[in-house]
Amino acid sequence: MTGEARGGADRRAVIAPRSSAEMVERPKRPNAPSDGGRDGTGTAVLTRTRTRKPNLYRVLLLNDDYTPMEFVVHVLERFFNKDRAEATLIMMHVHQNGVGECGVFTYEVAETKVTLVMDLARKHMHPLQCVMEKK
Ligand code: TYC
Repeated sequence: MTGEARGGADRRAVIAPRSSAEMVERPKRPNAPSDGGRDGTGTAVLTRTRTRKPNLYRVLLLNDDYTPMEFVVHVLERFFNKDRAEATLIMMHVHQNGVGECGVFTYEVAETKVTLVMDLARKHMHPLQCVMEKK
């Protein structure tokens, strides 16, 4: 039996990288604790160096047959910082398609906007519905 047959060459083949990608070391996180998150005093050290993407939510207006168009335009100007032209386009989109997006926000901002819109609609006794949905 030859040396190669016993596994000499095979052992080397196992150790050798299969592709150039395997030769590239995974980049180390800058500031990653080299001691696994401990500072040697028994205290855990929290180091997050990459920021997390926040969950985002669409705020939507739903069409109905009774809320005045002018009121919807006003809502879009007041709570979603749209100018009159864009507010009118969004309102007409909702009127024609049944639903439309007012903006995309983090959870608490979206929730606040929905509440403000619903409270104003109720105060004026309009059936306008405003909802949020996770992106
Ligand atoms: N459909 C309403 C009307 O004809 C207008 C309207 C538009 C209502 C958008 C709600 O989200 C809405 N008066």
